[in-house]
Amino acid sequence: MLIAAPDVPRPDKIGMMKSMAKMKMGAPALKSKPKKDERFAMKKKYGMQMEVEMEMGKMKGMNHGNMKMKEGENQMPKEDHQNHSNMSMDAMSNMEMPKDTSPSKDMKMDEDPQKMRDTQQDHKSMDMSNSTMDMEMGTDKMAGMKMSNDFTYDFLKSPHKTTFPEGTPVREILLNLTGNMNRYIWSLNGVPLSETDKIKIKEGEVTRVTLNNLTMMHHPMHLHGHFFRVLNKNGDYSPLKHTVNVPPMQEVTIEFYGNEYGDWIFHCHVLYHMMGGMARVFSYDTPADKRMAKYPISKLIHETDIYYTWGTLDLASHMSALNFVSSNIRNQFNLSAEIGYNENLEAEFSYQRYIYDYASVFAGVNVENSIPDSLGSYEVTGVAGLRFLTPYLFDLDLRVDTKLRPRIGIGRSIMVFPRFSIFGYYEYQADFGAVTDFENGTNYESETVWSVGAEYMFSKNFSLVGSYDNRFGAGGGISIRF
Ligand SMILES: [Cu+2]
Repeated sequence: MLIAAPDVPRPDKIGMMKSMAKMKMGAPALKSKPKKDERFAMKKKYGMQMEVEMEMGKMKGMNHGNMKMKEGENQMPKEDHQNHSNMSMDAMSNMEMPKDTSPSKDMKMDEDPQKMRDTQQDHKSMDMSNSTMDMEMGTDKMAGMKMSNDFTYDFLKSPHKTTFPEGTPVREILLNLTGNMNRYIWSLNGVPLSETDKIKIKEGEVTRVTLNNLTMMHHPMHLHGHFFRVLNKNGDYSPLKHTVNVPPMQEVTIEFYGNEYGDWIFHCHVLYHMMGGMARVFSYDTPADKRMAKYPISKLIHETDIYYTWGTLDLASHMSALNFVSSNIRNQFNLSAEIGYNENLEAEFSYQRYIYDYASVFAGVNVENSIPDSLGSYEVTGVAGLRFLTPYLFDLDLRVDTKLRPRIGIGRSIMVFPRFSIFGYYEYQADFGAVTDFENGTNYESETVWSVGAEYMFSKNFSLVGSYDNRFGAGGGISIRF
């Protein structure tokens, strides 16, 4: 079959960014309590942000006559009470979202997604025209974010039955596919490989894995040593595969028969995702292959939690700055130094530990010149606090130093055009005189630091930067990334 490439309009990147900013933060790629079982809660909470996604698509019209529940849904056993109510996103994949501008009937969908799922339970077909989908029919078209697939696994049908002997015990496993683009951590159920145990499976048992993608990326999930059935509309004739793609926000169920021994890795075949932690080890309750003795699983697990190091060096007419970061999944070391040629300096080293994706605690040492515009004397303080990545992607730093001075810092960088970004930073430190002895009977002092600037990216490693900093003044120069 040949499908002609469609005329794709230029994507509206600014519009996309605006829409993205409005989205809820996704499922965590890193949980505060990795051992706590939150799979089902996670699936429910982040499973289908219908309203937001729909709005994001800002689709002009939808042909909803073609929606149907994945038939495999009916084969799902009902013993798992929390797992029963999902409206499969496969239904969505059959929605057509034409990108032409012809006006079509608006579709409303502001019903609570959970409620929608519940009402769809055990139904084979759904009629979306009765539900109220509140779709903002905006003017922007986002052809790049088409939610439907022209090809689905329903195209694949095995020439013979692939079912397992009746009565074979079935073990059900739910794996939510989770990720964090910001820190580039990829995981399953919010737990990267390095923070979990092997998944125990048994010989002679069927392992049925529901893969529920909670990210906005495709993940081709690959199992070593086995062929698995990809449950699709062909039922008993569902195809056998060793890799299955799980599209964004969609769900795929696979099952395989335990006819092996030892340990088998199951991972996303985007190898960067695998190295970021999106993998699991299925382990039979039998000894591992002796030939694998030289390649212990611990080594492989370690490889998914190594330290990555990067930095930037700014050389400008008014100041120079060095930023250096070394980080693995949970831990991060930061070194920063800024020197203004007007004899102002600030340097800091901190150790940071991530509680989950967007929050961390840190402690470190800060050095500053104690008299403005003079490098004669320095003030060294210990600092400790919290760092957050907030909605709308602000970096927030809340801290107190050893002179008991609280400080708030907030910064943001926005890419306005593909190579051009602007950035700003604001910091306020209060001193109530708990440790400092003020002169002249004052009992409160504050210090404000702020800067704004713009950056043009020449290449992966070089940028042109211009900025103003209230300590160092205005200037321009280059920024080198390494
Ligand atoms: Cu992946």
